[in-house]
Amino acid sequence: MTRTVLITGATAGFGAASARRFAREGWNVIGTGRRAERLQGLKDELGDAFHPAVFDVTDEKAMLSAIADLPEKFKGIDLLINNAGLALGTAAAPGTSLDEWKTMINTNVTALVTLTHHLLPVLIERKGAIINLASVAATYPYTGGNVYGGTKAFVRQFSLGLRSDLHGKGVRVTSIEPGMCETEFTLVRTGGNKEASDNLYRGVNPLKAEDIAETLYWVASLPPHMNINTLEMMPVHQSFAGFQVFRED
Ligand code: NDP
Ligand code: 8X3
Repeated sequence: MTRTVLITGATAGFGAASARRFAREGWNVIGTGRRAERLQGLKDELGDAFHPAVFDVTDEKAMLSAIADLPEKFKGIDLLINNAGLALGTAAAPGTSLDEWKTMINTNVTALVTLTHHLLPVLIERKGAIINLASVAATYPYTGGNVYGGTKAFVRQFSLGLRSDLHGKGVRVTSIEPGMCETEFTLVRTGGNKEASDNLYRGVNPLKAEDIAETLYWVASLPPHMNINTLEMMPVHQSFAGFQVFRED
């Protein structure tokens, strides 16, 4: 039986790669994002298996109308991939913008719980699954991670809480926690600074969007009695560093 996945943030990075991965396996794919032309490009590429749903995830009215407007064959959502998200800024807290902090919270947290809440009835009815994109930043703090890390810690803990709340309902919930992966993420984080983005990945063999798509597809295609609770991954070129110590002399 054909299954249906809704992937937020399908215009770039993990979301676009996942739209392709799931469509290739015969799933119906609803891809969301603000950039209509990118979604149209996926529609041209993937054909009738793909439904573009253009909306800003922070706009609940637009989100609800996109859900209401889903064509019949896309209404039975089996899998929600909460992927849309962003980091803004790399400065330590005193040098940050409060507006950017609020945008990260509105996008990574408020929009994610809003869409999840609206889709819970169909996901429960269909004994479906939810995969949330957290990050290694949920667990490991770093300078400049401040609110971004906080939002991802929320996503991780919310995922675990949902598992508990959905006990006995047959709905699976997973928190995926990648480290450095080359997408448009750093371009967005640095306000479009291509040089900064290129410098971050220079000489590194980072994760690729396709690696994450493969992981998401693997999680989704496990037998229904198996739930991956959390899954953390990094490129081999990234690992951990020690604590910092401030000395007064
Ligand atoms: P990209 O910047 O490449 O893609 C982000 C996607 O999110 C885009 O499709 C964008 O669509 C969408 N998005 C952002 N804001 C909104 C909004 N307000 N409304 C609708 N869509 C929105 O990033 P990645 O693919 O790398 O990141 C995907 C997720 O994975 C994010 O949650 C990120 O935090 C997380 N992550 C990324 C890592 C990395 O190193 N790349 C590592 C760990 C986690 P559009 O702009 O068209 O609206
Ligand atoms: C993105 C990974 O290490 O830049 O979530 O926070 S990191």
